[in-house]
Order: sequence, then C-alpha cells, then structure tokens
Amino acid sequence: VVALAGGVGGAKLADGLAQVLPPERLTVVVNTGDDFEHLGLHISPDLDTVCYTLAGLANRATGWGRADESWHFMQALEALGGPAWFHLGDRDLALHHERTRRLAQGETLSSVTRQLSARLGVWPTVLPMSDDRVRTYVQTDAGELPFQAYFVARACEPVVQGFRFDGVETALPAPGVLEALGSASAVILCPSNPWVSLDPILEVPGIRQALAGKVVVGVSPIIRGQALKGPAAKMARELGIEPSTAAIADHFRGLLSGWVIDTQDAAEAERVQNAGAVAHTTGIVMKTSADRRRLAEDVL
Ligand code: FO1
Repeated sequence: VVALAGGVGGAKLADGLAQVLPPERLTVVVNTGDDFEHLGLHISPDLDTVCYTLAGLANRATGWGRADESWHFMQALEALGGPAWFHLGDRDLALHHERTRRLAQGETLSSVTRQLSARLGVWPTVLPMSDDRVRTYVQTDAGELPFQAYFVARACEPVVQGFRFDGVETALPAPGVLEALGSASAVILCPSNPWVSLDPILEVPGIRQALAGKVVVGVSPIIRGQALKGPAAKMARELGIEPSTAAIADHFRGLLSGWVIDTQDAAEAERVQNAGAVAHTTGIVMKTSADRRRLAEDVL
C-alpha cells in the first residue's frame, strides 16, 4: 500500500495504516513543496510531521513538532531580535541540523530521511516525493508568497488565487517512489490539503501517470464544508470552488476509485459517484490513536 501524504491529517492516517499493515507493506510518499531554508537549516515540515507521528513522538496538540519539547533556542533568538516567526523547538532543531549537515555532504533527501527515520524508530518506508528541490508558492492578493510565508508568517490570511510548484517540471520522483507505486495493490490519498499537499506530489512527472489503472482511494479532508485542520475550506472558497467533499472528489476526477466521506456528508454520496468514485461513508475524524486505526481498516 502506498499512501500519499502532506502534513498533520496525512500523518494521522499514515499512523493508522502503520497500525494495521506490516511495515514492509506500507510506503508513505510525502510532500516536500513545503520545505524551505530557514536559519541556514533545511526544514522539511511534512516529512518530519509524518516521521514524528509514526515514531509516536509528535506533539499531539499542534500535530507538528515534537512532544515534550522545550523552546530555549527560540526564546534566546527572539531576545536577540532574530526571526522567531517559525517555531523550532530545541529537540526538533537537532533533526533539522543533522539533515542539513548530511545534505551539505552530498547525501540525498531520501537517503537522509531513511537513516534519520530509522533512528527515530519509524518502520514503514517514508519517502520524499522527490530528492529534487520543489517549492510551493501561493499566489495571493498580497502577491506571490513562499508557502511558509503564507501559511505561518501570514497565518493564511491573504486571499488565494493559485499555486506554483517551482521546480516540479524537472523534478524526478525519489528513488523507490515509482517502484512502490508500480507494485502497490492500492494507493491512498490521505486527508491532506488537495492543493498544497497532494497536488505537488501528483505534479512530480511520472507520479500521476503511475496511478493509472490502480485502485486509488482518497479520504476527504472536508466535513460539512469545513476542513478538519488548516486552510483547505478557505482556499476552496477563494478559488471559487464550493468547500464540499464532493467538490474535492471532483478535483481528483479521473484518479479516484473510491472516496471516503464522513457520515455527516452522507447526502453527498451521489455527487461523489457522479465525480466517478465509489463513495464510502464512515466516521473520518481521527481524535484518538484507535480512530486512526479504525479509519485505516475502513479505507483498506
Ligand atoms: N506551523 C505553524 O503554524 N507555526 C509554526 O511555527 C510551525 C513550525 C514548524 C516547525 C517544524 C515543523 O516540522 C512544522 C512546523 N509548522 C508550523 C507546521 C508547518 O508549517 C505545516 O504543518 C506544514 O508545512 C503544512 O502541512
């Protein structure tokens, strides 16, 4: 099984899948369009969110970063007048530092991710979508903004007009991605943001094509017109798209075999079928670890 995942929602379902499947049967392909260079470090937020979650180390309140974190570095940096808008905890910093050091020695992101995730105690295979540099830009009424400037520094306030995945046209899928997709009996689109988490992965040349003829099952990131987390519903409205689960299924038209929606959206099942996917209705909110497991079982 291959799961395509972005940040927090994707990590939670990946964790559910990891509870159900033996590690050698699960590969998680993660968005790296959110990656950026900050304070001289290579930050890969979605890779880290997935790895910390699978390792049982994630901060359950935020979904990103580590549990049991301290913030001495950030506080000292802020006192010096340094850039403190992006919060890097003391323990989290060690991961960014070590990744940056290894990348500077010429290692690839997928190789660094393999080694560091093993050290963290992650057993399924976690792959970046690409080892090549892809950077998401958000086109807004305040101009084109690098993803984290939009998402964190401006708290998703600017009105979204479109997206650009800089570098994606020439990016190659990371080693192992096409192989995993080729041998997959099912591909899962995790409940991640369709525009800024899943689309960058699907835009890496070869990845969308590798899904042709596969069983592809997506889990809705929207319930009753609202995103479970993050700006997906706001983005939809600003793009002139109805923030409904059926509209998101339509976004993935041609790709989906199945679309898993919440029981509260049962009335939209017919519209989902019209978008070409079999609708499956269940509870899709993942509050507890048991919820993740149950949803993963349902999706499988
Ligand atoms: N998100 C925030 O809203 N504010 C932060 O200060 C922040 C810091 C951060 C540090 C490390 C990391 O791995 C993720 C972090 N995130 C933060 C989350 C990140 O911006 C988003 O989760 C993703 O890029 C969107 O999926």
